[in-house]
Amino acid sequence: MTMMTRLLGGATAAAALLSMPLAAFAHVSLEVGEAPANSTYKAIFRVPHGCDGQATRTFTVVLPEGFIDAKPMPKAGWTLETVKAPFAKTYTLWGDQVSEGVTEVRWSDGSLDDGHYDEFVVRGRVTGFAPGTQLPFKAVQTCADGEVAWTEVAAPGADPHDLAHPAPVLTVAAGAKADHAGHAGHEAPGAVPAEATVGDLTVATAWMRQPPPGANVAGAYVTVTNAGDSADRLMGGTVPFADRFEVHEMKMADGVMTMAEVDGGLEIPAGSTVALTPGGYHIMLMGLGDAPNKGVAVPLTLTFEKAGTIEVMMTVAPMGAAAPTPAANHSGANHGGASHSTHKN
Ligand SMILES: [Cu+2]
Repeated sequence: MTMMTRLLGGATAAAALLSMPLAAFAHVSLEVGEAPANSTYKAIFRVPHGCDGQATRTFTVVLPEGFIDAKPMPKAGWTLETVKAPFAKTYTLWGDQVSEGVTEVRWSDGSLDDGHYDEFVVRGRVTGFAPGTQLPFKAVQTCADGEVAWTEVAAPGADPHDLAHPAPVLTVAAGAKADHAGHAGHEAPGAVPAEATVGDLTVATAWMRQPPPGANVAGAYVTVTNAGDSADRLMGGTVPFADRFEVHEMKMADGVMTMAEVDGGLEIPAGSTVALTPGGYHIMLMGLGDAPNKGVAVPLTLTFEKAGTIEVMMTVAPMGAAAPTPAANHSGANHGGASHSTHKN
């Protein structure tokens, strides 16, 4: 917390130390200035120059409340430090309660020449903010004889373009979760249902197994029921902890079990239920980051050709489990399994 005090105090010092016209600065900014609530967000800070002809030696960012599980990217030639502190609120992250974490990141002992451009990256999670919420990431460049503090935040209704040194701002976009309207400030993963219906489709029994340590891929399973009178297709989806999502099919070829991506999405025929299971159709998650452990539930977002996006909580069973672990808190979580008809080509 001491560093944070220093950083905010530096904002006033900067004006005194630097005498060049403020308008001449190109702002420090975020490469991607918008992210949905309850999503993983990679904050890429673009630093277009040093301070008034001097090289930047230190770059410091204070993370906004509600941006959690932050992991800064180390940079060659720079020393990376983080400050951990209690959050103002408690958040739910993959089934755990989180009330403290990284609140400030500092890259120091480097040298970014005034004539050069560089980027600094922090990955983290945007929690359940209402769409339109503005999250300032206050940033300070420190040089040999002074600093430039990008820490100004526009008053409600004021134009941030009028600020000489605006803090880079992330705007929270509308997520895929229409059922969360009015829950601003709540941590939504706890509110995502285990079973969800959108249009004619009902998605239930989403589960996966805890991947072995170091695994880069994992299967995931779900049951989809189509109550309508026309087919739909599962085209893709996302989970917060994997880079890629594919729908796969297991096949016996010359006595060898192989798997391949289903071309054009997996059909969910009218009036039927398709169960993705180990050994059958499955979701293949690739490029695993922090994969979840058994016993927790994580959000799974599926994209269908007609029904659009459906999000449910996916339970995580122990390594090697053949079936999902019943979830005590979600009466619907274990519904729709083996008793339903299963469609396979
Ligand atoms: Cu596969």
